[in-house]
Amino acid sequence: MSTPTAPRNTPQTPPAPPEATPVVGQPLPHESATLHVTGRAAYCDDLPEPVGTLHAALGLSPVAHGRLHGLDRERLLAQPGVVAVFTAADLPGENNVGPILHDDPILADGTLRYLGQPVFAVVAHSREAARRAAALASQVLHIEPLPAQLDLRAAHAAQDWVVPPMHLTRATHPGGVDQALAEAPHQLTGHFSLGGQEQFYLEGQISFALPQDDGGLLLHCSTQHPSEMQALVGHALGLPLHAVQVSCRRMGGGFGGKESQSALFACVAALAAQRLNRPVKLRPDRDDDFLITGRRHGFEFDWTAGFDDQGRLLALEITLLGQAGHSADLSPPVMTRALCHVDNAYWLPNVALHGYLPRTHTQSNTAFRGFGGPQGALVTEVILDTVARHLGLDPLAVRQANYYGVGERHLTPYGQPVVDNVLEPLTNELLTSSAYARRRAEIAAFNVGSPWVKRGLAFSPVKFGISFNVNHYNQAGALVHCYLDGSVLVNHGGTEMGQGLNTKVAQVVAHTLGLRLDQVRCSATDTSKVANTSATAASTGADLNGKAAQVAALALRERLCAVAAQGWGVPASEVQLHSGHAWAPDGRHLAWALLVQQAYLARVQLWADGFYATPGLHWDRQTLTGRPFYYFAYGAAVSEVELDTLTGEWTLRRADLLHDVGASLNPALDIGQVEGAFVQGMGWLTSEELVWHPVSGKLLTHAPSTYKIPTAGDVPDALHTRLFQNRNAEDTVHRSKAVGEPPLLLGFSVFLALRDAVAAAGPAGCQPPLRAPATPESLLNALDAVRSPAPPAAPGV
Ligand code: MTE
Ligand code: LUZ
Ligand code: MOS
Repeated sequence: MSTPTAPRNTPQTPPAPPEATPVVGQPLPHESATLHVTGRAAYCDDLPEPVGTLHAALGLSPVAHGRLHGLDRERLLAQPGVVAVFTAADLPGENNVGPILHDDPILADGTLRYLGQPVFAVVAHSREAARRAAALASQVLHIEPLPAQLDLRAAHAAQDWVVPPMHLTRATHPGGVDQALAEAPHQLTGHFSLGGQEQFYLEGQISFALPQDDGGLLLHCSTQHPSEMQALVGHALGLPLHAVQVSCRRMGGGFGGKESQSALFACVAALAAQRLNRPVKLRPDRDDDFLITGRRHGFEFDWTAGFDDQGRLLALEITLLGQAGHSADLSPPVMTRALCHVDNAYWLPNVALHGYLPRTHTQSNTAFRGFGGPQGALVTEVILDTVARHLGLDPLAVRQANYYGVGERHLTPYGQPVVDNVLEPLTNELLTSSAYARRRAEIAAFNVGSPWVKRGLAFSPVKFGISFNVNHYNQAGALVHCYLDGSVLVNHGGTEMGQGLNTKVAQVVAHTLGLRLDQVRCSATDTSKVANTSATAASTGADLNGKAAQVAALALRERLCAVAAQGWGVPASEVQLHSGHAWAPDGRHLAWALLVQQAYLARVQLWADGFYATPGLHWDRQTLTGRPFYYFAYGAAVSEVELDTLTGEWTLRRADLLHDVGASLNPALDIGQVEGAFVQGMGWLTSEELVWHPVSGKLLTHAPSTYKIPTAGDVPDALHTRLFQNRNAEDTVHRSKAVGEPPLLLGFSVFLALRDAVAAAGPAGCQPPLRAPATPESLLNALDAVRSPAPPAAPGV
C-alpha cells in the first residue's frame, strides 16, 4: 500500500455509538465453509507442483515379525520411472519418529516389527511408477521370518510392555481397596473387550518437501503438530531447526491420527528431497495408510466391583490392557488419560487401577479423539450397567446414585476435586426433554408384545478433563498483524482440521478489536511464525490459541486506543473499539483503518505477539496425582435403538444430546462438533471393526469395503442436540469450554441401548456378554448367550 494520507477525525456528530454487533458467541459459518462445499478448499495434494517434482512410495514389510537381511536395490532401480531408492542407512541423522521414547524407526532397521512397516522408499517420476515399484516389496526384501506376538493377553502374560505398568490407587477405607471389596454387600467380577478405531480422516497422510536454495527445507504437511514435524525432520536429516520450515493450511481431518504419525511421511519426503535436491511428495493410498499407521487403542478389561443395595460402588479394581502395538508412540499419556477417566461422572471411594501397555507385532497405536479417556470411562459404564441388571434396578438410577457429590464425594481418584460439576441439572434437563421415564415404560410394553424385535433405551453421562496431561504442552503463541488498509492477519500455533479453530480464533480477535469477522483472517500454521508450538490436540486448540491471540489483540487494542485518545485529548482507558471504529465517550469516532494509518504515521508498532500458559496445573507422574485438568466438560445422551434379534441388524430410532461447552464461542461450530463426535463414538462402538489375520498378522480391514464407518444414513432423523446453558467457572477465553473430544463419549448411550435391547431378549436379570464393537455378529453372539439354554423357536420353524 502506498503511504497513507494523513487521517482526519470524522465530524463530532453522532450522539451515541451504535450497539456493538457481537462476533463472539454467534453461530457464524466455518471460515472455509464455502470452499469446503464447492471443493475449492486447497489441501496439501492440491498445491501446485513445481516442474521436476518427484513422488515417493513406501515398500512395506510383508511379515509381522522378522529379521531383515537385505534388499535388491538394483531390481527396484530398474523399474520404469524409478529415480532412487532409500533405506534407513541413507538417513544422515536419527532414524526415529517416536514422540516420547526413541523407539520408533522411520524406515525399518534390522528388525521387522509389523506387517505394513515401511522398509524402503522408492522415488519416481510419477506416483503410479513409485507405487508399482514399491509393491514389489515381498520380492526384493530378504527376510528371515520370526514368530509374531499378535495377542494382547499373551503379550501381557509374557510381561512384554512398551513402558512399565502404571498403578492408580486411592482408598478411603482404612483397610484399603481389598478390604473395602471384601466388606461390600455385593461383589461381581467380569471382563470387557473393546476394539480400536481407525481415524479415517478423509484426507490421508501426506507430505510435500521442497528443498530451498540454502540447504534448508520447506515442508507442506497435513499434520496436527507442525513443530514436532520440524523437529523430527531436523533430527533425521541433521539440520538445525531454523533450516526446516513446516506449513499446514488445513487438514481434511486429523482426529489424533496426525498428532504424531504424520512424522514418518514428513521424514521420508524430506529425506528424498534433501538427497535428490528436488521437490518430493509422499501420499500413501488409503490401504497403505491403514497398514502403516496406528489408531485408537483396543482394550481388554478385567474388573471386580463391590457395591451396596442401591448399586453404589464401594470398591473397584480394574486391570486395563491397552494395545500399544510395536512401539510406545503416545501410549503412555493415552493410558494415563484412560486411568484418569475410569471415574467418568462417579465418586469411587476405593479404587485400584492397573494399566498395562503390552507390545504386539502390529501398528503402533496413537491418539484418537478422547485419547484413552473413552476407553477408561466406558468400562465403568459397562460395570454400572452390569450392577444395575444384577440388582434389578434401572441403570439410570444406579448412575445417579454414584454421581460425584460434595465433601469427600467430590475427589477424583487422582486427587483433583470436581468443583464445576453441572451433571445434576444437566441430567434433569435431558431426562425431561427426552421424556426418558415415559419412553422407558413404552419400550417395556413394546418389548412384551414383540418377541423378535426388541427396543432398548440408555442414558449415559460424560465428564471429561480438559488440558494436556503432559503439563508443558499447555502453552500457545500467536501473532497478530494490522495492515494499513485495516485488515488483520492472525497466525497462531494451532492447526485447522475442520473443527473450526481458525474461525473461533478470528472471532476472538475481531471481538477484541471491535471488527467484523471478515476483517480478520487466519493464515496457514507455520513454524517460522510461531515457534515451539504444541500439537493441536487434547481439545485445547481454542482454549490455548484463542487466549494467546486475545493477549496479542489486547496489546494492539491498548496501543491503538492510546493513539485515538491522544488525538481526542481523552484518557486512553475511555476509548472503546467496536463496530469498526474507535469511540470517544462523547461520541467522536474514527474508522478502524484510519486509526491504523494514524498509528502507523506516529510510528506505533502495528503487530503484536501473545502467549498463554494454562495456570494452576501440576502432576506427579510417579503417584499419578495432582491437578492434570484445568476444568471439566460435561454432557449426557439418551439413545433409543431397535434391534432385529434374528439378524442382529438395528437402527438408532432417536438420540437426545445435551452438552456443556461453557459459554459457546460459536454455537453452530459447537453443535457440529457435538453431533460429529457422537456419531464417531457410535461408529467406534457398533460398526467399526478391526480384524488382524491370526497367523500372518495382516490387518484385513484396511479399506472402506471391509471397515465400516457410519454414514449419513446412520444418523437418525430424530437427533436432538442442544448446548447446556453454562459459563466456564475458570477464566477461559470468553468463559467457553473445549468441545473437540468430550462429546465422543455421548456415543456410549448407543452401545448401552443395544445392551438393553439384548437384555430384553433374555430372562430378567440376564447379563448380555456384548463386546464392542456391537456388530451384528457380536449382537447375535450376545443374544445366543442370554437366550440359552432354551431359545424360543424361530417363527415358522
Ligand atoms: N473435528 C473435525 N472436523 N476434524 C478433526 O480432525 N479432531 C478432533 C476434534 N474435532 C477433529 C475434529 C480431535 S481428536 C481434537 S483433539 C480436536 O478436534 C482438536 O481441535 P480443537 O482443540 O481445536 O478442538
Ligand atoms: N495428553 C493428552 C497428551 O491428554 N492429550 C493429548 O492429545 C496428548 N498428546 C501428547 C501428549 N500428551
Ligand atoms: Mo485429539 S486425539 O487430542 O488429536
